[in-house]
Amino acid sequence: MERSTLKSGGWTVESLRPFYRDTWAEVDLDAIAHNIHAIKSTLPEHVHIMAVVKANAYGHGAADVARESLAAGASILGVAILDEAIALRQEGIVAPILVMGYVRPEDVKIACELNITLTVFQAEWATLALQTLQDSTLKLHCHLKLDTGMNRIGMKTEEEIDELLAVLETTKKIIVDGAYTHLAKADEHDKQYTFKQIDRFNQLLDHLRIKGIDPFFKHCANSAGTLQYEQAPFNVIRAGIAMYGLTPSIEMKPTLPVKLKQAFSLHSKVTHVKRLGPGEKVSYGGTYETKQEEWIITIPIGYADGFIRANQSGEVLVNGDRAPIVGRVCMDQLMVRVKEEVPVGTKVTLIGAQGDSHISTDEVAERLETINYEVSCIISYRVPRAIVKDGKTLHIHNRVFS
Ligand code: PMH
Repeated sequence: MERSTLKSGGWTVESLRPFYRDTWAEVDLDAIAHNIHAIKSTLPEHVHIMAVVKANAYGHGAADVARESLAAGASILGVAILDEAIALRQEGIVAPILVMGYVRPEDVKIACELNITLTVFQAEWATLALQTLQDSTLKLHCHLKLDTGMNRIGMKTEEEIDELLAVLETTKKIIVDGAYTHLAKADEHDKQYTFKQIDRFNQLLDHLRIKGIDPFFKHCANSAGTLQYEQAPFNVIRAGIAMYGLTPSIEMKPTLPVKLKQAFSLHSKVTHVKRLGPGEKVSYGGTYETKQEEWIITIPIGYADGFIRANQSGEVLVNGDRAPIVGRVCMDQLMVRVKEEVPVGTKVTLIGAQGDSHISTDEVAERLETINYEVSCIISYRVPRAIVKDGKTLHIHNRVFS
């Protein structure tokens, strides 16, 4: 697919212009490559790595992470929605892409045209998809989704599978390249549920085989499944969070079999510095009151950047020291108390390292009472992503409007 053809269709994913604000995220592609190599080192040779780059690669930047992961040894890309797959094709990426979520049957043509693999799990859907394709010679490649205990999407029973196979038998237009399931509890210590899911997956694969379908790709493992279960890889694993250098759960952190490197960091620069006397109130609602004379700095990042209000209990790094956020986080700005005067323009790190100090994504997740997955995902489009490799910024993705 010619990039220019797509561009003339009016689709643009990212603009590549410079940014004019001192708040940015850094995405370390060397960390992505390191993590892919680390994951690969745990796997038998024949196992393919699907790099899960949905949700703009968990907020990191889908096209760059996709390219880097492919160069480092991934061979398939996984996304949630068709639009994400199209955006990757628009970026000139030709690797196999699997859309893991639901796609409307009336939209299968564009998937076929762009060689995008879809997930199929309903007989009715297949019937409607075939109607969409009836006047064309296009073929749809798909992976069947089997539900072994997540209860999200997928075929749970042999009967459902048989109904779908009855539709597929009538056509050569839907080609089954794979079958997969998703693990619900692979990141926990208790392994019983996951073993049950893997057993059920094997049963359903046997059923498919008996019915004459033995798809080449078979997969169930997310990062946790890959890192905790020898029997999970089959011949593809789907790596998301571990590729970004984070543990799938806090529970798993002490027993991770490989050393991962966090790829995402978040930075800003001081815009204003002041010395306040005792008893001064800071930010909306005046919820923070100075106890003595204090240095208060202002940082141009706020909840509209995805640095949400719940961060007000947190710390940032200034000159390598931890400093508390004080008062409410505003839409575009927040305030921090520092020990001594610092010049306007001083770098502030909200996630990542400064010298020996480090604020991990896990720390921010704990502060926000959420999981590490969510932290980079919610850093908004308004925060430019600087894509870094070999210590150099390759380019900057910047969108002021979503
Ligand atoms: N496969 C599927 C079908 C997924 O939904 C996900 C992540 C992955 C693989 C990758 O998982 P990992 O990041 O743990 O390696 N999906 C989600 C989700 O729906 N909510 O959080 C993560």
